[in-house]
Amino acid sequence: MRFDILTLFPEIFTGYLGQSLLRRAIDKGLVEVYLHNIRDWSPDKKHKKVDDRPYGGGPGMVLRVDCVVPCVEAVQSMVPEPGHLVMLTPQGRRLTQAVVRQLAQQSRLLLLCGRYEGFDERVRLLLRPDEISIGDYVLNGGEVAAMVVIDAVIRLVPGVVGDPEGPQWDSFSEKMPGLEFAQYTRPREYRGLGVPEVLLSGDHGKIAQWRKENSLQRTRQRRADLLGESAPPTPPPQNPPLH
Ligand code: 6GU
Repeated sequence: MRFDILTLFPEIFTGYLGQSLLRRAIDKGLVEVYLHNIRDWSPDKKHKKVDDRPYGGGPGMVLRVDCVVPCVEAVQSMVPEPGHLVMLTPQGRRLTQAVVRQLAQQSRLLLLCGRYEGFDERVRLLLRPDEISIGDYVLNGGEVAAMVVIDAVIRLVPGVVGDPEGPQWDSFSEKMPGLEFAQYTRPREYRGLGVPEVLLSGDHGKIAQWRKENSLQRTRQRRADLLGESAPPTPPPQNPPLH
């Protein structure tokens, strides 16, 4: 799968690209990531300006259509397949695991990151991007959101996650519509806290049953909305009871 990231701040991505699961996926040849600086397509050859003040007045700056559109078109035509264009914007449809699964079907994704007060509206009208938001809060730009999209999508690319059964069992997946069950590893006791006896029993039937119940109970308590039940108000953060 190929990702093309269109941004004014390509350096933001270098730490993430050089690390972790993504690094290994790139090394294995399963994923390719290319960075493109929107500034390189500025029609203003002298100062490389990419933004301007909004018509009608108001605060902030708007990304220029005559910079963004040529950039997207140039990147699209770098290979025969233009790819699926995603615009990262708080006005987009919310990213969910279902959306992640859709995006993972594509063989090429272009991720267009905005900054400042946003894009000139004509970018949307001309390019008809798939507009995606990662949640109801405001980021300074789409770069972090683009990393979120890549991180979620590559887990579904065959071979990227070690165990091919793995992602199917993630929360929000087909086999795990709710939240995941509690996990434990060694030591068997820590500061007086033990491990549920059943997990040490070796009885795989009982373990599966316990996990199913634990998963359901946690989902009810924390995210009843995922079960189609009315969601309780989000409680204020506190150190939760231990079990
Ligand atoms: Cl994709 N961009 C920005 N700037 N803010 C956001 C977002 C995206 N998703 C949620 N908030």
